[in-house]
Amino acid sequence: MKRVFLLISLTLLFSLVLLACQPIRPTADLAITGTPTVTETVIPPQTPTMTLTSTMGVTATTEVSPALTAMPAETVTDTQEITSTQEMTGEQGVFPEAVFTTVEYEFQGPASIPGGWTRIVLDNQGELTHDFILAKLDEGRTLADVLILFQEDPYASPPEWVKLYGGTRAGGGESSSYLINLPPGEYVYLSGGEAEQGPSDAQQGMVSALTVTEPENDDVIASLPTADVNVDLLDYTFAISGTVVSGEQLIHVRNSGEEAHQMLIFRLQEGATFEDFQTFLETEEPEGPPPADFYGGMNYTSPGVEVYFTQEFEPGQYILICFAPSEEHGGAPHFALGMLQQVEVE
Ligand SMILES: [Cu+2]
Repeated sequence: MKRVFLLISLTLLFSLVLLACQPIRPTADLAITGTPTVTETVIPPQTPTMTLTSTMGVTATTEVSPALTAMPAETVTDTQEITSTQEMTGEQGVFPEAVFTTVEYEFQGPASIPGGWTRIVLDNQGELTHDFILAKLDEGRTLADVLILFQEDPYASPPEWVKLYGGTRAGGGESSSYLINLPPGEYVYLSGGEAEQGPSDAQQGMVSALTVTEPENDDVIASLPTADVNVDLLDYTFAISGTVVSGEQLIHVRNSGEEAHQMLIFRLQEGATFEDFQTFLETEEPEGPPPADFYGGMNYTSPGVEVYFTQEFEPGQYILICFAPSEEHGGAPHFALGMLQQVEVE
């Protein structure tokens, strides 16, 4: 079961095999359970899609979504019927929304969005759990470079010409979101999936290009939300200010370190202890299921990147963890270097 954690790590590590001609993987959902439940989702009207076929034969479908434009408050009330536990709430101000819809195995989303603070929504209309991992490419790089990279090395770490802009994850039929400030440029987004269960999502086509243009509205920064909890991701610790309480919490995460970090949240199962979780992580081939369930959190961010997301908490014991490997430390995972922390919610 340790591989469960490894695969999360791999997912977030950008570790995709983009060899296009892989067989369809067997139907299998994430071995991780316990993602927050979500109720009804309002889907933006469908618009015509266009299909981009990369040099590698990986097909990316793009769609221009009307939800992209900043909307007056009255209109936004409707779209915010999305009641994901990870969605932005009204009190955080109104931000342009970019909606990325998934089914097995493709993304549908805008080809281009304006930059600036944007609420990214992952609307999973499929049956399996999918990720949304966002990476900005240095100037001159394109999706084709990413595809070539992973053809050469399916498990390559993010190259230096990639900057990671967070990400989210949603189970089948669920949606989740986060708020992030996107500078103009060329991006790719993808879903990793669980390598142990066959080809990754990305291998099967879940990788797409996104162009971010100049921001259209500079005013939104004035209405940035006040977070309930602020977390600085440092090398190698979570510096938390504020107290996580039960109910919906707005969490602000900023990578103030020098390496890429993530802050994934697991919830300890009833009766399990933090030590049980540590033992599980340290055991080569642990027997039985992990003593904690994946709960949410934030995907990889590069240094300087900050995000907001909401997370619904019930009283219980939670764990913050970062699976990023540290090249400075022989590839040791950050959790082994200190990025493993228990958080009690009363
Ligand atoms: Cu880390």
